[in-house]
Amino acid sequence: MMNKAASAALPSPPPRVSTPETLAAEIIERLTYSIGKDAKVAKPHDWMTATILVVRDRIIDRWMASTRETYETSGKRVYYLSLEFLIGRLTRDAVSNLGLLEEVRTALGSLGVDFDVIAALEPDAALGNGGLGRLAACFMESMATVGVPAYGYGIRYVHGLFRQQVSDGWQVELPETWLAHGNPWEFERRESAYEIGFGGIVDTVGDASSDTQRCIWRPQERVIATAYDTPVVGWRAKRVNTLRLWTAQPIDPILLDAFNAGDHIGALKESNKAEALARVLYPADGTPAGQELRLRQEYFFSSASLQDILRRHLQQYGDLRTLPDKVAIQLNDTHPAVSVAEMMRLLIDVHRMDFDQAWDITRKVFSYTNHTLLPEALESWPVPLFEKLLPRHMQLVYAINAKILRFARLEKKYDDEKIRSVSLIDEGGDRRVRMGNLAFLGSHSTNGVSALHTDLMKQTVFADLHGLYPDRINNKTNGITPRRWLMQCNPGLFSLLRETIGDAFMDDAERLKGLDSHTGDSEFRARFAAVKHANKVRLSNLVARRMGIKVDPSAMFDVQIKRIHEYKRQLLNIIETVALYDQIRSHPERDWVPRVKFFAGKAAPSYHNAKLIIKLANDVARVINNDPSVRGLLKIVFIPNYNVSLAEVMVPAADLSEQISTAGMEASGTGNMKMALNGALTIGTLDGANVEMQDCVGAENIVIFGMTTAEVAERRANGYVPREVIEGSRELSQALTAIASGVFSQNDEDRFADLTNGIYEHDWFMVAADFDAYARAQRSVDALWLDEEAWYSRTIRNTARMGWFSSDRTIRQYAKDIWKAGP
Ligand code: B1H
Repeated sequence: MMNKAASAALPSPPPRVSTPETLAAEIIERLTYSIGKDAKVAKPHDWMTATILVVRDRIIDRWMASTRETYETSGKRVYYLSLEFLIGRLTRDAVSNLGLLEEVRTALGSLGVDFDVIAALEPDAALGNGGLGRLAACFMESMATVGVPAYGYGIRYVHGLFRQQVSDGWQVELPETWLAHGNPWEFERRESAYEIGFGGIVDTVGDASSDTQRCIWRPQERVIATAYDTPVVGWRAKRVNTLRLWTAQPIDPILLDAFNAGDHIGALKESNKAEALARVLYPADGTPAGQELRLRQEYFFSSASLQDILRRHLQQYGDLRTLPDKVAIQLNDTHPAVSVAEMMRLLIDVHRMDFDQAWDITRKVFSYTNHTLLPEALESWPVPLFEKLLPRHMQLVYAINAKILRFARLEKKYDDEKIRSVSLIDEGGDRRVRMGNLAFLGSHSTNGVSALHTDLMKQTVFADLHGLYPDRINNKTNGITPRRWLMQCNPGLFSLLRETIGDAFMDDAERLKGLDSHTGDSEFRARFAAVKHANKVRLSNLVARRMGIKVDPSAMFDVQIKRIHEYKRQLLNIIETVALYDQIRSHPERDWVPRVKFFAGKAAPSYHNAKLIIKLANDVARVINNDPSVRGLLKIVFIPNYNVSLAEVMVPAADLSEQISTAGMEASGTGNMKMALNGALTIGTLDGANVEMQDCVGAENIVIFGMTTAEVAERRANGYVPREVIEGSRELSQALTAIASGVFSQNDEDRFADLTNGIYEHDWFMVAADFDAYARAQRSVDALWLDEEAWYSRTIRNTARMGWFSSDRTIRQYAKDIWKAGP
């Protein structure tokens, strides 16, 4: 270590100049001296790496300044704990937020390299499943943008979300290897390493009669967590925050005794076991994996993150009692909820605090976001497994539970039934630790992700907990970053907007409202339409290139892109498509609107019905796309391997955005916001954030159909008989009969029986009950499409009114109401 005087005298590197000329010179320098390639033989990939290294230098200056500033101003730090960060590509985002897009493009151009070509070589960082992980990525960017000093903590999975191949219409999962060619965006931090324990026993030491008695956990297994840091650049690079991802290493890379005794496999056992922790992201969106390795992952990254947070706080402030003033920790769903028990363990066992003080600090520091109310998605762990893996945490869970249940019984006069529902232990059936209750009780704030979802939290799953702490549940409606989801993915619309309403919306998305006054301007409408058309040409080219399917960019592009889930009702869309196919053939004389129905999304590998829905979409596509009698009026395209980069092409090309989940089931949705922002009309139910989107755009600018949440509940309660509904709808029964009788699966009539029988027998997601309303809504969409003025004045108004759904607004609300941090 250097002494203070010497380090104060250390020179800083000269500031970087970022003209195209200096950038080009530096790219050549990096290509030569960092990558060791002669420009004459450099491959596109080498150019990409060299460019990233040059861009990175510009970021590092800002990064260090941001870190320094938080130290110097004693600013409160926000820690976002998430098992998922669905980032996508980083380079365009970083360059664009630095304001260097044109300079870098010109620099590379002068070297004969096309920026767009090399940017497309970067693999997606797909460390997430869907909306929850993408939200974490948008939040990271917005926290840097609005000036919140923040760290994201997660796992550096070697394999992110699987690659989806579609083979004969079926989903096939292939491993994803985003790190295969190295990752120039990350910095390994070997010095930030922590020991993480599993299993073993708990010893009590000291004298029970005095207050010196304490517990010591003696884990049976230990691994080391080491950090990799990635800078997260805010808009205009005002601030650069850190995404810190943990990887696992064995304490002994090889057991030499075993090796020398000839047991070469046994010698690597520990090493393999440690590395398994960070090997792969669990691909089950919406349903917890429930396996031991998943609980290990959750504890591993929680413990490493908390140890890191406490170390940083102690180093700066020397006293853990000030933790709540300087630290806010947000739990992204229950996946990091074991952190509550781990914080208690660290404060009590390691830092020698008493239980009540530790509990007070813990609750002040943590807050929790709930993302789903689906009963099957609520995480809980069998008590024996939890106890085996985390014996000390099990004790602490019981101690917390005792405290809470006493409070509920004595002060809130809760009866047995309510006591059972707020307990940390689910006593029905095999005993389980309820992670939702632990996260709720260990936090001072529990939030939902849309107004409707938050109301339902209070009324249903969290009702009795809400009764205990009526001020705790609050709403923070989700948002999306307008940098990635407008400026970068839709440069055509971006420049049209700048020309039309000026630059103010670039710093305040609500200023998009300035477009309102242009909806009646026919010249603007034509330019808006031309941008949409160009984006549709781009998507058509992608489909032609990847799939060999030709689609007409002047047809309506009707888009449903999201994870495949029964509650999201891709099936409703497909069945309506089949009905439309029948109609087009029966009434060739009518003025049918040409449509291309796009689907994309992955199914959890073990989710049978979701995989069957993918097969159905592909089987229906094959029949309809090859039937000359539809005269090209209807095409269906299922684009494989939906990911962030594909979304960046599909979102700007959507005319119609399908947001058709059964009311009450989609917590928020964020794809709904992305497509509306890019000038799509939404057809949707009153679910999740669709409700607030309707408030913002106005009822005449969104097509809402179907049952409300209350109607769904009532229908279910009063004995819903889908068969009656089906028999009452000619279109629906014909479409279902066609699917069930093998029209789309000639050699295998029963292929879709699980789907069709499900609708006839219980139809839990109310596909039949909403079918007629949906079909009617689709025909009203057709009518709008035929009137160009009606169409574009509506879609323009969607772009104009979506500013409120910027994740900058969401983050400001979190910062003000929950974290008490930031500017
Ligand atoms: C959402 C999840 C989720 N809700 C478990 N819940 C997972 C649950 O791997 N797991 O165990 C993974 C993901 N994801 C989504 O969150 C909601 O369905 C969306 O409606 C919402 O927009 C999104 C972000 O809040």
